[in-house]
Amino acid sequence: MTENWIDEYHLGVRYGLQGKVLIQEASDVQEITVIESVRYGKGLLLNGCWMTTEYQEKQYHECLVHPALCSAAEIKKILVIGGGDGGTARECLKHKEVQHIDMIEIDNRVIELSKEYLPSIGGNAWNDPRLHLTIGDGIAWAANAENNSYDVVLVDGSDPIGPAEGLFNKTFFENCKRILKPNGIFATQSESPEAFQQIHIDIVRLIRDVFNYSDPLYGWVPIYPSGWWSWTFACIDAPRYLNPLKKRASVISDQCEIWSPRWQKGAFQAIPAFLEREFEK
Ligand code: SPD
Repeated sequence: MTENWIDEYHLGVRYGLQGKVLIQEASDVQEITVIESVRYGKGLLLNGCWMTTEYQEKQYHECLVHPALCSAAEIKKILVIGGGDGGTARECLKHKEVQHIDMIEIDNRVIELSKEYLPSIGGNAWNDPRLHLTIGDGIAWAANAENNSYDVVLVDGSDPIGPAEGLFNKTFFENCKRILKPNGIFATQSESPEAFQQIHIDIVRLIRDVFNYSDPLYGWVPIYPSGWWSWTFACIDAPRYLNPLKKRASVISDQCEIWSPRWQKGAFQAIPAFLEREFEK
């Protein structure tokens, strides 16, 4: 096989893997690339930006899902917006209390290619009867869903340029709050505090404007720009995401590579000084 470099270009820096391109196509929504890399297995890029790879997807999916699902009052009904590779749904379905997931993915080709080339990421989620998949617009879904209808709302979108742009504005966050139960948890990926610094700061500020309680959590996804990543959590009645519930955590901990109750508590505290100052302004 001819091995080349597959790179995401961002602000004069390349974030790349050695490997080969398996699929490159334009869907109705975006350009999709599936690769096979030397170091991290197969991977997916959308519009030239890294979304996931087989051997470092847990750093992303566990950090988006378990701080919310281990801490919300109930987790019977979950909304996942985006998440077409299946990793977010897979992590949600580890929780036996989850009865119903609505997953709204805008691009059917992302799902088809993920099932074919990245089957370990979705795992059994695709065959689990609790997963209800809709191909459509998550922004419209959030705008039309009933008040107080979800225990947890998770946004697993791509970067705020192109099709995912509308997942980062105030109207969308207001709808997410409206459709969330008062004791539920909202969470979204919120970009890199280094490579997308101002965008990250703006996202956190906007979510804090809308919800009563909100905090960013910092972790790492090595192939994403700068490797340093964030997810932002929000609540209506109390900052529930700060306190993982022992009963749920004890079931999930052994199945996780990164997430643990200790990691969750520590990661919310590990906020760099310059960001804390920004959020206090
Ligand atoms: N720049 C990367 C943004 C990542 C967003 N979602 C990744 C999809 C993983 N399910």
